[in-house]
Amino acid sequence: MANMQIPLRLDVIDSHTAGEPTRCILSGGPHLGSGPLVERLERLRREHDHHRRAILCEPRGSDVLVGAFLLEPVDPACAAGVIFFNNAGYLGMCGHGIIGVAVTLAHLGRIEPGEHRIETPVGAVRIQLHSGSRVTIRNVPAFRHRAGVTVQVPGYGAVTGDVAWGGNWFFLVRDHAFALTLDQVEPLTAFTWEIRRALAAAGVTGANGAEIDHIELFTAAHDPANHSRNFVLCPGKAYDRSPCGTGTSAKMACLAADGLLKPGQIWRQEGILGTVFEGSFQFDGGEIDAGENGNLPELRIGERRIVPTVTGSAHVTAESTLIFDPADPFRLGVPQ
Ligand code: PYC
Repeated sequence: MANMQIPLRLDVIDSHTAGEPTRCILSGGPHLGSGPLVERLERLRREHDHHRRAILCEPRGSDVLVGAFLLEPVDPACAAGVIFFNNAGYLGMCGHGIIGVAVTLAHLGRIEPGEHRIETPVGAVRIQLHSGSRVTIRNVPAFRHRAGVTVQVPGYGAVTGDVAWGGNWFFLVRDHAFALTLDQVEPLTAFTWEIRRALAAAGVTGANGAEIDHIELFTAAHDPANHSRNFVLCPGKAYDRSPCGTGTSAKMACLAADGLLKPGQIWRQEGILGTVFEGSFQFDGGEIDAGENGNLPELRIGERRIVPTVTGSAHVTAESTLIFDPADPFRLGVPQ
């Protein structure tokens, strides 16, 4: 049974990665034990979900913010453990978020430029902190689960896309009539939200019935230096301001499955703000194992995992203390 206690104050550091914000909770979060991060995530979800809402929802946060609880890693060789969450729930992995966490750890003096590992509930992510604000992550393995799935989307007709895992589950759509520009955010949100609902109604899922909660649209890049532009709808109905690290990984898994991107070849993914993540991949030679601290979806026969790397930049925007006044009627966030 959840008890609704929350500390009076929590220290946080905010950053943005290619325009998409991350809020790192440094300490003072609920006690989740020291077991695997998947178990700690379940305890957070079951017993302390009010922390997520209080920290991230209005009036202290917003729909677009992704939260990151910094935790002791199970493997002491890792720089930190992290559980990502948003206005709607919890994320297995978050590409822009890991880049934000890396830059935050550097800002705190906890890591120096070089190689590090960060534990997430779906496995350990290797990071390379370059000098300045730039970070390369070696994401958890990605793969395409289903190709060319067509769903009937009420009000829009038939929509065809691929189902892929990049640390979260994505439905990736190339054929549509929308321009991916900021003045189209409302119709883009309405369209992608309807796709998500249609997938759920048609029983189209990721592996083991996992809900597909990220919808990703593609068009040609606006900048000829890039390979593609995307719009990503996140689970809580906010759109990703960045090109989405897990979405870029899922895209590269589809390109690899179609033979359109070779190992080591660079993929420059432009997001809706025009910011870019630079990706590439290697095929997983079987060395990847999330181990006891992670929880990767299982592959079916014929599916091949890639190991994606994604590079982007983040900047710290605030060091602050959240205050939870017991007399505040919205101490635990505005109900959603
Ligand atoms: O960068 O992976 C990502 C991400 C997921 C949701 C928002 N950003």
